[in-house]
Amino acid sequence: MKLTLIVPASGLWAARKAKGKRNGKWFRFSLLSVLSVAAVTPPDWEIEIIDEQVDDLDLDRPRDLVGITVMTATAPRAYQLAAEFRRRGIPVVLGGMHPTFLPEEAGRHADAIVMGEAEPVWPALIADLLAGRMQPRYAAHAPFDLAQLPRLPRHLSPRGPHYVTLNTVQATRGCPHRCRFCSIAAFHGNGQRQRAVAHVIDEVSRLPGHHVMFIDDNLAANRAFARELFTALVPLEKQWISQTTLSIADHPELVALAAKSGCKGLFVGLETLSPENLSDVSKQFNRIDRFKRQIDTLHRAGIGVETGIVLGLDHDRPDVFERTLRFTDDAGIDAVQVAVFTPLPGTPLFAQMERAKRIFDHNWEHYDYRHVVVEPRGMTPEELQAGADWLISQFYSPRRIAARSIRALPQLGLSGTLFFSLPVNMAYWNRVRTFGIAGHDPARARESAAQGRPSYAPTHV
Ligand code: B12
Ligand code: SF4
Repeated sequence: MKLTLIVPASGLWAARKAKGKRNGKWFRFSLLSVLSVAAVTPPDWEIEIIDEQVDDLDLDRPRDLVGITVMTATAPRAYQLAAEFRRRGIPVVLGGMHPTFLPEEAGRHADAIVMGEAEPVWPALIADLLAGRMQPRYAAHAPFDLAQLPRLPRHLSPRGPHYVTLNTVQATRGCPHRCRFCSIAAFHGNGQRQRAVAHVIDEVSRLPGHHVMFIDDNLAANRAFARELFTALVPLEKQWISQTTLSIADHPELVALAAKSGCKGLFVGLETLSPENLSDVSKQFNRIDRFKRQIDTLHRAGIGVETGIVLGLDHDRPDVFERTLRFTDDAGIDAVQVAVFTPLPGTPLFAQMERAKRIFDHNWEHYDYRHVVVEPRGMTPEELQAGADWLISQFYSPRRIAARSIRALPQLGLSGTLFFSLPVNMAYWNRVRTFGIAGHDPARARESAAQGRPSYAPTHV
């Protein structure tokens, strides 16, 4: 029996491949969603993994089942692929965040959907398929016991050069917080589950090379677990990057231990510089007055900092772009992921925006943090788009990248600069250049318009 598992690509992730080039490898790093499904597939099945960003897909190859992992942004592409396979008589199963949150919509495009984690239900689905009685919907009744996670069949993803690293590991699932825009909180429900540290270490120690990426959403949420994990990582002498919240910096001994265990960079969600916005999204544990100090603490330990910033929340006005740029400069942030406010189905914020009838674009492909899909409160949609583009192009201007790299070298050392800060910056710069991202500062444009000057004059800060 033959199973094909697909990671579909859309938007910027697909655009370069269409031109015969590939998106920067720094934007590609995990096949764990589909590898986890492969891990619980009966061993006599032949499995092929297709990452649409990298691989060509032969629709006509004989296969008995197709499984597609679906995020909201890739849902339209996933549905297109599903239609092609079903037209060829091949059953299709959709799983992941989007089918979990919108099962009725996803169910219309598939023979079956899996809601939630694959591990508890996939073996039963396969048994039902073989017996000719596959059900339209499978959903686990309880979170999977992570102690039972099988070893991942990593040999199915031998595509090293196209990924920042294939050494991706998940030590925890979920997050104890409840930020109102977050899919993780909505998907995993209450709290965070941690794997046994010994299992994680066993997995990490089998990985080739020095680099590891923990794709966890909040690796240091449970400080006792983080302490145990970091301590056990020290003898492996790996270099690793991950995501957590800035609260880690309030525990200098944990930061020191992270650095000692090889941590070279952390992605943290600052989200906004407005306390009102933070309160709107229930992320008040982020303390804006402490941001700079917390970032300094990480830098002093030699840990690089990439931050997530959301633009277009209700208390943002046209001056938010320039203020944010100044803050990122002053705080010495190594990289920024700029996100246009996007309410994702399944989250409390999506329900709120739907109720308020503020969502004007339901094309899920646009739910990639690059498109304005909601009527903003403090500016026009065009200003939000232009300002977000402008911030990205300014932050990743060659001048700023050069200045940041010079600063990063003594701060993060050669390994931190080469493994984290420089490649991320170059990847974003490449994206800005390839897609001609430019925009303009809406506050300046308004000023110019008020003075009767052309409003789209390019502005540099
Ligand atoms: C690695 C990653 C990527 C990779 C590839 C994703 C992949 N699926 O392999 C890349 C870098 C390409 C990527 C891109 C994007 N990503 Co991304 N990504 C992640 C990340 C950090 C880890 C994914 C992972 O490996 N998880 C570990 C596995 C084990 O968990 P899982 O994916 O949930 O899979 C389990 C179940 O969902 C289910 N399942 C999943 N797929 C399938 C398929 C089948 C057939 C079955 C049966 C079951 C099943 O079973 C699995 C095992 O239990 C997640 C965050 C997260 N924690 O998941 C975000 C996340 C999935 N990404 C997200 C987003 C928004 C994006 C982008 C739109 C924007 C961005 N981040 O810049 C782009 C879109 C790309 C595009 N347009 O093509 C959101 C999705 C939100 C949503 N509701 O859709 C997430 C949740 C991040 C977040 N915190 O909001 N991403
Ligand atoms: S802290 Fe991060 S992962 Fe946790 S709920 Fe908030 S945004 Fe989601």
